[in-house]
Amino acid sequence: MPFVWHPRTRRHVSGGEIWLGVRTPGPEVVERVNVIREALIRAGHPEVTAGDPDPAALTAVHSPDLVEHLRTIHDAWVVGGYATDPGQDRVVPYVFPTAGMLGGLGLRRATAAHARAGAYCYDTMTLIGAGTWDAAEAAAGAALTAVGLVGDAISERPDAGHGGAVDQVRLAYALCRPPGHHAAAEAFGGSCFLSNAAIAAEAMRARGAARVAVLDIDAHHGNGTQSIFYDRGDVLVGSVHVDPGAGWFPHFMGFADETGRGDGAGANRNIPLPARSGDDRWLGEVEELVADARAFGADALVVSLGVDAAVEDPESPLRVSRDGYAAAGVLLGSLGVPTVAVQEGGYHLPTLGPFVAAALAGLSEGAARAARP
Ligand code: SP5
Ligand code: ZN
Repeated sequence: MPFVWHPRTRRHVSGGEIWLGVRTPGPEVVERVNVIREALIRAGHPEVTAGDPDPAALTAVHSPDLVEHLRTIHDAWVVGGYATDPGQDRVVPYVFPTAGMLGGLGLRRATAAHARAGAYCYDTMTLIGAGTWDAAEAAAGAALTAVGLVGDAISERPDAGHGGAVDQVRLAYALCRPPGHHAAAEAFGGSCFLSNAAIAAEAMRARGAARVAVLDIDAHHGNGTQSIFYDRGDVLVGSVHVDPGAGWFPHFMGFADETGRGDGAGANRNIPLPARSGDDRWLGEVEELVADARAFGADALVVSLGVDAAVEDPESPLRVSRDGYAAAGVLLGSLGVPTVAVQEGGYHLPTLGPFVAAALAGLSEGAARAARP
């Protein structure tokens, strides 16, 4: 299975997180991409350099205003002089124009760059530095290049015969950094800027997949991806994650009663888990998600592959083992449809690479089993 990445992904240096008003180091570090890449090279995955994303593929799921904001706000911040007064070189929001503040009025464009920061960013932990846009764009490019690699398999009609099908790439992995699943159509946060998974899913639709499933096994609820597709019946979004109702990020979304709306009614599935859940419980729920995708008739799959459910991960209380991630891969691969896995979270540097490699090995094995007559 090829893995796609771009060295520009290293240009995002988060500068930490403002956590309860205190600047903390933040776990979403450049080294993450290095350890994953090393593990995948060691496991023999061929490396592919991502292409630049078509801007239209970004605005297919995100608002042009958000994309423009992400592209330009750091420059505006520097021009505004905030790096010297008060001495903050990262874009940090301070006023949040919430629905409650606006009371039904439309969102105006704030004149001050320091005010615009809060119009799109919903937390204080997702800072923008000089290289953040380059990296976020490169991450989306990696997801799109991965879709391109499985593209022929997507557009292949099931009734068109399978001559040569065995030689097609049906699985690809995108080493996306920064991650994406907390980014919504017009809002970002949770260390995410653009939803790489949503961008990939929409690109699969554009390439001819009729029904796409996005299954998210990151430890946190993929609120951004959920909200992007919440009203749509052509993309199923399923997520298993630590229960936001038990006090975990993203706190306000990810509950089981969020099942989709309008055309999307029934096409959203959330499975919140108690803290300390381990392999047995977690894998049982991954199996549920896979069953949902099968019942949905998904003909292509995006896996939001966060490995922060790992037992040693500092950011989540779930307790999934490396074998658990491999088994999840087998379950997901057993759907037997063209699949792009995109990297989401995962912060325990000593085990991050092996966990991703295990998940990908499982995906290949599951897909191979599904392909056997
Ligand atoms: C992509 C992804 O996994 N994003 C995770 C964002 C969740 N961050 C929540 C952070 C909550 C505060 N963490 C403080 C940790 C102190 N040890
Ligand atoms: Zn996460």
